Amino acid sequence: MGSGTLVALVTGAASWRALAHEGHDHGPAATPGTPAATPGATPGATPIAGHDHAHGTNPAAGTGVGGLYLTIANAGPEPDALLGGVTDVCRVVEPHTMQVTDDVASMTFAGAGLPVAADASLELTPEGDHVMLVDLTRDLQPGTTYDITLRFAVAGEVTLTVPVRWDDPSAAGDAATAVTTGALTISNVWTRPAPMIGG
Ligand SMILES: [Cu+2]
Repeated sequence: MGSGTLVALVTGAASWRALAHEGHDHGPAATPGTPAATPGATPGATPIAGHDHAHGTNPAAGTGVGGLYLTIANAGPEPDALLGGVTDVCRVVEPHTMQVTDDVASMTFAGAGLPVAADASLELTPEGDHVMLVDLTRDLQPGTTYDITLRFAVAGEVTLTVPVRWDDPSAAGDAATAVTTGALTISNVWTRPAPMIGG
């Protein structure tokens, strides 16, 4: 988990977006109308070297991003890993790890996936490791839901319906029923709203 400073920065939605503007590192800003990202790029082919933009939106890139948060409990004897997924709300679904260096949060594409050890749990949160929705195809509006199919190394694929909301469902006492697939139990699934810009 990050430092107190990071939590303070990312807990509120407004400052969450401010963090993106302070923290992103996409090089020279693109001219409006000439997005840096390639629309319609093959999912999985997005360049990720040096990819360390923060949460939120980056108007300069002409794209929007969002975070997917959930808890994965692995009751099996085998380690598993969250590899990625597919959804129609964005073009690319990426597992990300979060690091904090000198109070600056940055994140890294987890090429080998996010590991879930045997008989252990993995919590994905706005302050920590998470799944990133890259290149939104539509706005993520609070009060709505969307479907996403996540892919695990051992458990395979599972489709979840994700509520878009400002706050953590478990903290608010209204987390949806957990979904079980193989040895995995997936709970407390949610996404914080993020506007699509350009794209
Ligand atoms: Cu991320």
